[in-house]
Amino acid sequence: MSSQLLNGNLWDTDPELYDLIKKEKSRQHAGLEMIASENFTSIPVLQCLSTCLHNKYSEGMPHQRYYGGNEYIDEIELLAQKRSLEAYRLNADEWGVNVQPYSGSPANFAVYTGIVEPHGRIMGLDLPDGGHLTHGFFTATKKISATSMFFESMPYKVDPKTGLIDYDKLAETARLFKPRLIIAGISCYSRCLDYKRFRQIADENGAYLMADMAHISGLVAAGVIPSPFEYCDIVTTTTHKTLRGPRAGVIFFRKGVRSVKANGTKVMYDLENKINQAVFPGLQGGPHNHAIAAIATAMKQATSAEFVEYQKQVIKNAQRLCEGLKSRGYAIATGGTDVHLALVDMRSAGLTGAPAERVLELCSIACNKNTVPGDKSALHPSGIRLGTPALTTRGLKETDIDRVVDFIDKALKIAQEVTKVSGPKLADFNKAIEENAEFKSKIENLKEQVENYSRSFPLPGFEKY
Ligand code: DSN
Repeated sequence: MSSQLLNGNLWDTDPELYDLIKKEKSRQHAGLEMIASENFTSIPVLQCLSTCLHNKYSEGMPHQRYYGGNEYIDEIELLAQKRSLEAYRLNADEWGVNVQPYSGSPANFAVYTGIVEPHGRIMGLDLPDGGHLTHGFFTATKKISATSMFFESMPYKVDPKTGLIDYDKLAETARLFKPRLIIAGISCYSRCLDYKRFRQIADENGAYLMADMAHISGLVAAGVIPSPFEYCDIVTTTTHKTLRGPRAGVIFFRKGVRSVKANGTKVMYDLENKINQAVFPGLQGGPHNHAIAAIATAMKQATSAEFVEYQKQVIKNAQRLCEGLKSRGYAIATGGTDVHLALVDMRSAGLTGAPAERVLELCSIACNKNTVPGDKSALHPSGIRLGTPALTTRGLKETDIDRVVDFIDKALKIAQEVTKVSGPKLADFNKAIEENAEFKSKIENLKEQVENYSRSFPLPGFEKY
């Protein structure tokens, strides 16, 4: 390979790929990004991700590596650990942390591998009710997630009438199922979790309690919603959602005294080795050191006053979004939000999730179709999930969200017109748009307005990267 290929700039050495990256950058700049799990990370995080740290292998833990040359990598990982504990105000005598998981799914799988024996029992919120695949998802005909293939999973549900987690039912099922681990975590649930109640249920059954705070970890770091740390044994997170860091995962685990027996004997936590060894050598190879450095700088940012203001604004924007949509007749699951996301029941507009998502995408508003409480199938969801972390990073405030609501409403009204012609099937919906010049023109017109509006807000890294 010539030195030109090794040392040239990407735009000279691979213009074909560079052109695709530029197109994606323009798309991000021109669109309204409302996927609740996405965000725009900071320039320092992007800078860490493109450093020479990427080159280094460092299996093992700091000062106990299987390769040489890790003196600075050790310091970086120890800094990432220290800052992760600081970001959540944790005492290093009571909590340890592993910053090596590649992302949230491997982090969750590592916890189960470490502390739940093969085919041991776990309980998580069912995916159609707002849980995550890795909380043990399976269907009547298929084990979908590996967490339901290698562990025995029993879901808990929301009350279909209120959309709220049915803690009484969870308690009743847990008494029968006797799980080894209960997971308090969500990927689409707009209310704060009752960690105290989860703890009581876990204690009643001798189970570990793990929070998967991936969606809300920025809000927790900022102290603007209740923290899971007071009640949980283990907390996992991704670092790229509300936290706004790199794509990576982190596992926090308790250390020290777990309980005291009636005779005064202390029972100690033994999570540290089990979890560290499950991450490596159990499931992963070399840690991604560029991502670990980026975690370190993201966790530093998470302790700033600016970050707290940002997270407050994320919630204000989500609440304004709910109010705006409700005032235009859309039903919001649970009636509103405490966090960064809203779940809109599209049946209130005579639609389902798929055409709603599609028309918004055609108008450069990104979101995802999602099940709503009571939906029978995750493949045909009735709602859409909308989030405010990414828009808030770009500087949108409540009055800007009013404008966003207006765009969403206009797009959904176009979807209503189209479904009158096409019926509910997505293929027919797409065909009806393709074949109807009036629909196409309305969509093009709205897309142009959305894109002009979106481009008026900055995007971190837009000028530099
Ligand atoms: N895919 C993420 C979400 O959208 O919630 C979670 O992994």
